[in-house]
Amino acid sequence: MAKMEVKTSLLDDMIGVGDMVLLEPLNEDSFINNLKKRFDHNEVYTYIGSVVISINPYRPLPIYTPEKVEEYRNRNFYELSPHIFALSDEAYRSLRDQDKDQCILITGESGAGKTEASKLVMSYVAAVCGKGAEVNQVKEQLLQSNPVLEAFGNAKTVRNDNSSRFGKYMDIEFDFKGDPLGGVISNYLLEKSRVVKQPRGERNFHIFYQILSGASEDFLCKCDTCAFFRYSSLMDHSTRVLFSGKCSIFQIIVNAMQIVGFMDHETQSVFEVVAAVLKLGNIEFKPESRVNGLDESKIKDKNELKEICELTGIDQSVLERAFSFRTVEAKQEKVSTTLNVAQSNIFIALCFLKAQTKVRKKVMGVLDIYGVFINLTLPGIEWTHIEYFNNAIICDLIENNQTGILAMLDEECLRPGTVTDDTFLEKLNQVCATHQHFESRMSKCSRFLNDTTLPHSCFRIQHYAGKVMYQVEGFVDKNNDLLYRDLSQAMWKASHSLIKALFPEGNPAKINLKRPPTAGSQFKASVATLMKNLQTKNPNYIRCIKPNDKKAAHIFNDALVCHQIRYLGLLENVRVRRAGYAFRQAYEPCLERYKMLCKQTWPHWRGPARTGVEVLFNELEIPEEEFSFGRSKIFIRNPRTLFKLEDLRKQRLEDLATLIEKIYRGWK
Ligand code: AD9
Ligand code: MG
Repeated sequence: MAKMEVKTSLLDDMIGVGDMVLLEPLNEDSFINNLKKRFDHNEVYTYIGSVVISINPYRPLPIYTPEKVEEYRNRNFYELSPHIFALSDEAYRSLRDQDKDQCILITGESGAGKTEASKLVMSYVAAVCGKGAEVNQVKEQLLQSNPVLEAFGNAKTVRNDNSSRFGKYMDIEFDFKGDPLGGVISNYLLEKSRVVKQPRGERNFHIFYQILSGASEDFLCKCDTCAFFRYSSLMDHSTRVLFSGKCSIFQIIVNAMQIVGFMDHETQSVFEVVAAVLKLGNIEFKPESRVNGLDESKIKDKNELKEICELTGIDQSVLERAFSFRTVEAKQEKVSTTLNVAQSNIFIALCFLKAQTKVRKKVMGVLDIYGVFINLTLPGIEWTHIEYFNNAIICDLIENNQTGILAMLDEECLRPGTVTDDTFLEKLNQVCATHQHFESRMSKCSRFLNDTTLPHSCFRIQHYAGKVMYQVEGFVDKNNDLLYRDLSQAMWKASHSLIKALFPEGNPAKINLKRPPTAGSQFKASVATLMKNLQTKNPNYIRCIKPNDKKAAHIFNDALVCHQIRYLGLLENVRVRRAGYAFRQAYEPCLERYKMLCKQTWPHWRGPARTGVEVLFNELEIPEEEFSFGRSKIFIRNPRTLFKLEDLRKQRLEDLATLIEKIYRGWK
């Protein structure tokens, strides 16, 4: 026995401990050191209890082979060394055998490995669930949705060569045996503006390059693609795209689309739309004075327009008129809007797999979300973060229905009169000036008047992860998310059936004079639906960490990792697990356990459990800052409070035992 212990600790010394709960001593340095040791030994996964920390190795590791799948299959979670497969197996078995719907929540910053993790979970589950021709087809469809979505929704950014520019949530549905039936993918906040404009050093969505380097000569000739496209020409803002015959990635996308269920002519249509978008990007406008003194924008080179119209079957005069109709503002932006909408609609069209059946389904949800989304939405659901940080303040700043930033942006967008990004910022400055997490130089009572790092056209929010500066340019336009009716009508008149289908609102018979919801309110609504969905499922967490910002293997940057473990709250996570106590508990069991401590709740409480717990905590005079009431659970911040409750309970039980003994003796 003694020998075993020595051996284990020697191994731990070398490669670190697999579960942070066992780490001694526990502090930030030891936590980071442990991760680093493991990373250096190719151990990229580490547990905090049942939570998986994953560090991006930035190189292929031989740990995802079919043999590994077999190794982890049907094994207990802690039996083998930490692995994303162990979590996937646990989630799948619990879904199949205990009929508990699951969700896998993957968080981390851009480039930390969220999307790769989501694909690993999917491929593990695909490998272990069911067999047979029909099941295999469903599996293939589920897996092949990834390359398709990535082609249209991912792009190279400075932080990640394959950055998802949308948030993805996929529900994989299973029958009672645990065989997959199909899936439903929802996407959030596709970064539509990237079609038109990319930050320096970044690229457009992959598909634009893939089509140019991979589509057949025939297709390219038919689309009359010229050698230069503004939207896709800049590889890294320095190199022109090389047109290099067959591109295997393009073939992979074509095959994936076929597997997912696109007919050949539909795939062809999608690519024609992509080509049309590319060509639209080349249209240039010039202002032309009119007699009434107003400027009208005119298309510089009508040849481009003609080609687009041939490709899409839109009447040239209709399209031209639509482009120029709203004279004064009709410059580049309007074209952009058209493209944005087309792009996002194509994307949405891809997001359904296999028709749904009406049988009772078991569901595993996989959530891969990015950036701001995490900041904004985590507090909406009862999970670990809420216990340690008061993110409610930031949520309130952004989401409050009256005074939140989104509400004010909506209000500004709907207000009659001249509305600009500047008027929006002014309004923000008036309302938020005193908010402790809001920083701006413009408002009169601003504490940041002399902060030269904060430009006048920006505001800053202090999020968990640090301060983020927001440049307001484009806020109003993006929130409006409007497509002028002339344009949607022109598109609807196209003889190209996909384009026509993408713009149903352009049908004159279906004119809807009601203003479409703003991007902000659509987002809020879809997040609310997502949260409701997640709350019905058993959560499994994967926390992704980026070891360096060079996209490089073998480099572990302590400071960068430290920053991430802080805002992911990982150290607190370990402490909570160590305390070995349920820090959050549903109201019913909580009341059941402690109701004996309060006259009003003992022996029976007739009202709702939540109210019972309120009464109980009030009676026990537990300080308000020590707990918070979630939707279905009570959250307790400090283990001391729980220990106190437990001590009181123990005392009470002992008192009761003494009392019973006395009564018993009395009887005798
Ligand atoms: V973003 O928020 O979409 O910009 P992600 O999704 O967090 O980001 P992603 O999964 O795309 O990051 O990972 C970035 C890159 O890291 C991948 O393209 C891979 O090259 C690399 N990566 C990530 N995880 C692994 C892994 N488990 N093994 C090997 C990996 N390489
Ligand atoms: Mg991603």
